[in-house]
Amino acid sequence: MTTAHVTCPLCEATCGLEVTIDEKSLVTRVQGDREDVFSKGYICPKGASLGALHHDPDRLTAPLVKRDGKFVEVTWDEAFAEIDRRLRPITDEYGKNAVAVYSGNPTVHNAALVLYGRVFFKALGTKNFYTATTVDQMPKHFSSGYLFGDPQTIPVADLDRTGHLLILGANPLVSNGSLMTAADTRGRLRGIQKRGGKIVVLDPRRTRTAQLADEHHAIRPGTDALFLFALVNVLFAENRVDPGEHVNGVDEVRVLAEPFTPEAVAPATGIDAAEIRRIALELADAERAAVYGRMGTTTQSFGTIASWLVDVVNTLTGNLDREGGVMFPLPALWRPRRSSPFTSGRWTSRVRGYPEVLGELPVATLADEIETPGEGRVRALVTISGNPALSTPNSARLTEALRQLDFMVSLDVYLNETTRHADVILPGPSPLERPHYDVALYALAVRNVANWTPQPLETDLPQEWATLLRMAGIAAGQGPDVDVVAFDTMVAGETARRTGVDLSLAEGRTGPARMVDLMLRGGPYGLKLADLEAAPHGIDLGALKPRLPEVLTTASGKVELAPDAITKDVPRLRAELDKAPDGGLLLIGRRHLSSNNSWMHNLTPLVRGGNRCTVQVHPDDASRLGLTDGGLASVTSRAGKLEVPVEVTADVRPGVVSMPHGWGHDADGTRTRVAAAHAGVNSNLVADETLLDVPSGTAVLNGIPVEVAPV
Ligand SMILES: Nc1nc2c(c(=O)[nH]1)N[C@H]1C(S)=C(S)[C@@H](COP(=O)(O)OP(=O)(O)OC[C@H]3O[C@@H](n4cnc5c(=O)[nH]c(N)nc54)[C@H](O)[C@@H]3O)O[C@H]1N2
Ligand SMILES: Nc1nc2c(c(=O)[nH]1)N[C@H]1C(S)=C(S)[C@@H](COP(=O)(O)OP(=O)(O)OC[C@H]3O[C@@H](n4cnc5c(=O)[nH]c(N)nc54)[C@H](O)[C@@H]3O)O[C@H]1N2
Ligand code: SF4
Ligand SMILES: [Mo]
Repeated sequence: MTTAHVTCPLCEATCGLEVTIDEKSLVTRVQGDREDVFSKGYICPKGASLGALHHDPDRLTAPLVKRDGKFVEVTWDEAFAEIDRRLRPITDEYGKNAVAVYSGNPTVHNAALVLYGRVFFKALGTKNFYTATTVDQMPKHFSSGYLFGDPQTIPVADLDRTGHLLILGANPLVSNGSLMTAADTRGRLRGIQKRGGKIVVLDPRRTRTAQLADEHHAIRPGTDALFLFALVNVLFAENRVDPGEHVNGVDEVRVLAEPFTPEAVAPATGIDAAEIRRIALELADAERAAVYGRMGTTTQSFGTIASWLVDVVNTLTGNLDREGGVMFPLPALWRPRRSSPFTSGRWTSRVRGYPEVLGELPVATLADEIETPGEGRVRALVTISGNPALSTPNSARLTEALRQLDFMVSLDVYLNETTRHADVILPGPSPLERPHYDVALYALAVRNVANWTPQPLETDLPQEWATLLRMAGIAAGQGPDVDVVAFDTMVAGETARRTGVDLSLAEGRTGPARMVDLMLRGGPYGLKLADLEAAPHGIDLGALKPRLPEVLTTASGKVELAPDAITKDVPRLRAELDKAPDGGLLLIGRRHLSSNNSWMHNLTPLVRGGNRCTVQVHPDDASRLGLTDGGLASVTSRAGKLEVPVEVTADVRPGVVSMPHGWGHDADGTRTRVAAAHAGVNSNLVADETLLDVPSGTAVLNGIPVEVAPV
């Protein structure tokens, strides 16, 4: 028996887990690591299923190539030769933009994909670059980019010291926190209450987080920006504004907020004006308060304005960069400092003219780019740990578009709804067959921590960084057999140069281990990988510390509270005040502790219990529409139609229905047997690919107009 200490790479909480492995390399137990400096023993059902994932017989262990419509196992050399043979003619004839990339959520949780993905993308040089960010948090990058100068400079609620937390559109008790890395959010939220503090939740659904909170307000979907503007309006009206010395644009914000009085926004938001006023004043009165918004505020029509206003309220109440307010983490890895402030819209998408953000185009328009003839048409696609056939809006249309591609490659661990369309699938190792460092998420952690996971188990599969380097070689026109070792040393040399660290200090290491060693050495704590190797439970680098103004990279060196790129969208919001709610139903999402987006439904421990893929309907709506609990309903939108069992519950507010995403595992040609037996229905069949948050190009996944009827 051996015990491995690993950082769980499944969600943003980065829990430390203790994995017991027997002499036959069987994972016999996974439990929370009580000595982990950050998570202190916390574990959820997904983390506990790491063994099941590792041993899943459906997990791919050899590359697959499609021959005459059927996948056959091939050697790695054959797979790369096939990619070279078929990708090259496409770029030769149609140019670099003819190859699109879609990179999905697990990329962020995988050091190899984070650190080496960029090498491949650079070699490809395509403007058709798509990620799950435009079905997720792009509005927050967008607003942070303009407020603070860098889209990765995102303030995080100082959960362990705050006395008042206002949560909008997040359910951390189930999601375990997002853009807020905080293992055991339940314990940390309870901590606020134990300190005598208060938690207020705005959510159209009475979620577990709402149940724990001291106050829950069932806001109408898509109206958070109105609500937040009313808070701003009250703060100015009551002279409760105290933004500190590092802020520009306060007066512009005051003027912009004028029309959004509590009385003006009450009908649309469904929250009483008096309540809005009280919530604003309690925030202002609290000694240490934080406003936190997540999916419900980003994947909606006014995602950018709502994301911006979250930080406007934090700033105006003096809580930006204050202990117990929202703060900027200082992660252990070296991070490049932007030399010029963030801007978006450097190019636009070919078909619909959507502006680029962070070098990305909205994934909601990927089908347009594949379907629409003409110069610049997308003819090939590379997916990297993504399942857009389930996770992006109007997925039936995207699925049709995938069939039209000349060539498709997927780096993935399953043959699923998306990868079945690929011509070549390149599998990666399981989380227990690779080393790990959470390159991305420690930059969003509520404490500064660092933790290295040595690779627990050997594997015959190539590490994904090596796969990406071979893909980069092909993309760069160097053929399928690039010298991976030499290429890796070149990449590490470039990192050494940028971090100002001598490459030879990381001698004897390769891949992410060498990169992480270099970036630790170049980082603010002067750590090295050996320090982390000697600390299997991680190193606690302390509570967050104030970082203004040093963290800012705006041209002025100040927080730009009223940037044009954001405020020019305010008239669109202003127009909402004149519209009366039309009485139609709005569809919102829902997460479950045992799901992880679309891809962990093949693990028996995570699909036990009843069918979770239901449409939740309020009793009043159910009786009005003739829907019965357990009966079947059709859900129809502009984009499509689906049928799903009904769950009647007062947990959703009247006028709102809720369905989880990531289901619909009944497609032909997949190899996920457990998931197929618990198929559920894909909610993104009705998500409308034409509804976007305008500035950021993020899809509206919450607040989709639908009709629901009995079947
Ligand atoms: N309606 C609706 N739609 C949503 C959402 C919603 O709330 N409502 N949420 C959105 C959000 S927040 C997100 S992040 C997206 C997620 O969207 P995606 O990232 O497109 O989807 P996932 O379900 O995360 O799929 C992950 C894929 O990665 C593969 N994978 C897992 N581990 C590895 C690995 O180690 N290596 C490789 N190469 N592949 C791996 C899995 O097999 C799977 O194919 O969905 C979005 N879609
Ligand atoms: N168990 C589990 N954990 C996960 C995931 C998972 O699939 N399952 N996915 C991971 C990923 S990729 C992400 S991005 C995070 C997401 O983390 P969260 O954002 O915390 O998760 P959600 O459950 O999407 O929470 C969004 C909440 O917004 C509410 N909502 C919907 N519309 C509105 C609105 O207009 N206004 C307001 N105020 N609220 C609204 C919904 O009812 C929901 O409760 O979770 C991560 N963790
Ligand atoms: S909360 Fe997230 S990081 Fe922690 S065990 Fe669960 S999936 Fe893993
Ligand atoms: Mo996400």
